[in-house]
Amino acid sequence: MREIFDLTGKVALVTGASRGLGRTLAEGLADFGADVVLVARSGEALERVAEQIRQKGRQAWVFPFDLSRVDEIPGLYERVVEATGGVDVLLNVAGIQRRALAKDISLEDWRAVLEVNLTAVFALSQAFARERISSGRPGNIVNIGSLMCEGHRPTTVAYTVSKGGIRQLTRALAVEWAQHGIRVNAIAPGYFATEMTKPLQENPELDAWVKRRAPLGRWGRPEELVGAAVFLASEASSYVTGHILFVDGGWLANL
Ligand code: GCO
Repeated sequence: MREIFDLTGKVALVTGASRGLGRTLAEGLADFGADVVLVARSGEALERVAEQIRQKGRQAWVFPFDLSRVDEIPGLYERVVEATGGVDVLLNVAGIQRRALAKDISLEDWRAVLEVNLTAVFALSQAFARERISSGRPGNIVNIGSLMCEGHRPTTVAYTVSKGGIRQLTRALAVEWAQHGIRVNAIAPGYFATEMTKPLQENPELDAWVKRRAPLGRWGRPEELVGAAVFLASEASSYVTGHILFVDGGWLANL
């Protein structure tokens, strides 16, 4: 039964793979046998992650790319398929945060967040699905949502809307692509200790708020998302699609 979690022989593409959750999930999938395509802006940082993965005995490919260049995503994906022979699992992890009250945020910041957090996810998922459908092979997409799939913290309106979009995009693509053998799910992290949340971790009031609202009483650790990612990326979740899997320390269960 253990083999249902085995990713040996699978190629996974992970965006945002140079640091934070993306790096942790890329290395985590490699621990379960996957070969990994690493996408992020910094080629230098990606090479360091690739080296870690190769030391595990897995293959790693580095594709420096700025996901805000959405129109160039089909070309990126063609190069990835040429290099790898095809991708079995797509992990859409890359995301940016621009904090400001809704009355203050600039349209430039609003567009930047939605471009990377939502439109790029759609464009990459579409490129992935087109290749899977044309090659007649199954596929698995795992998006990264957030508690903001369900609610809002003031000063995060663009991020909240982008993650609400990820929730519905996950469901929409799951419904349309099931017939092609493509499952689409999302992991929705609660508050995790990453660079993105560093300003909150260092704010005593917000740090106390997180520890009070999460029944487990602490911030999540990035490695605590690996199990959920391997579950959704592997045959262990073969009858799961369109699902938003919250990994939030009990946050949403707490009134
Ligand atoms: C914030 C944070 C959140 C977290 C996470 C919570 O400013 O409140 O950035 O948005 O990143 O998404 O699930």
